[in-house]
Amino acid sequence: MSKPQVGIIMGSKSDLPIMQQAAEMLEQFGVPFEITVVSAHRTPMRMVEYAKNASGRGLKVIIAGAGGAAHLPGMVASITSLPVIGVPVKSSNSIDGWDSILSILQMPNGVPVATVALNAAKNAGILAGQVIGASDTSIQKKISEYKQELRQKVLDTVPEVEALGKK
Ligand code: RP5
Repeated sequence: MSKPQVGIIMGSKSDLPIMQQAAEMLEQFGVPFEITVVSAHRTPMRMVEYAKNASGRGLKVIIAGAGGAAHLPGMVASITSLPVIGVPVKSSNSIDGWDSILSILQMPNGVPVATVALNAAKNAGILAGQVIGASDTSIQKKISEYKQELRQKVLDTVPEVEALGKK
């Protein structure tokens, strides 16, 4: 097993069904990752330790997801100099996800969190792959192939849709 380059963390195990979509994308691109639970509110010292040690352990990017009053991505970003990708999760305690979106998105100047759409852990995984791929051509190639597949899937639908206009 190679050393993890991306750390996926989430505020609660209840975030896992969403957050594992980031893991699936990283697996597809062959990016080594680790995944765990780190709660800003319930395990604040663990969060500080995780963020403090992340770079030294060889991580290059952190993906952090949380719902409700989602302080995990922002607080981790305040401690580490690694790029942090935030995933707002529509959790059981959420007001339609907006609380989490705004908590993660509206960071003060100087402490950015690259925020993806609500529940968009898949995009977080792709984005983390792209960051790693910027200095790893084999991973960049896999991402290019993935994008080519996306293009092809759309192009495959064109004849069927256009046929509706030719009836
Ligand atoms: C947040 O509160 C977590 O990230 C989760 O999205 C939400 C609910 O947590 P549980 O009550 O399900 O543990 O901190």
